[in-house]
Amino acid sequence: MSHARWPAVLGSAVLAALMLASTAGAQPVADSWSGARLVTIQLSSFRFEPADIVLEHGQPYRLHFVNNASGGHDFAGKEFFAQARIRPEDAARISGGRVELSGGESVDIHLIAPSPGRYKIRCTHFMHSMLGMTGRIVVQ
Ligand SMILES: [Cu+2]
Repeated sequence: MSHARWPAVLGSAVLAALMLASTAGAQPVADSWSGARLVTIQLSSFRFEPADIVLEHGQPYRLHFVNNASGGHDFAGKEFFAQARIRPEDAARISGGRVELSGGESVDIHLIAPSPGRYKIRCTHFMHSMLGMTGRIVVQ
């Protein structure tokens, strides 16, 4: 029997095991972020796009925040961030339930969506929410 065959056999076995594992449980393991769904959220003066963000409970997401403005904005969702499971490496970018972005900056936050519900979001910079920087996250 040729030795060259073994790696291919082993490779198939590993692939089969991975496929089984991926369908076995609905809850992803804490560091399986490669399958996180990308959601891009753009900040500008003075709105969030989209302003209504729909997520699925228990799903891992990569929230990609982009500040298109020249001035600073933030994405404040205190209750949302408190209840979501944040990837530890990204936790430092959230302070007081807010992600602060200077002009032109982009930030990625990986998290697992919390319990179903509606979570308010807004920009806490002076007058910005009054000017339209509000929105909501709906977790289904
Ligand atoms: Cu703002």
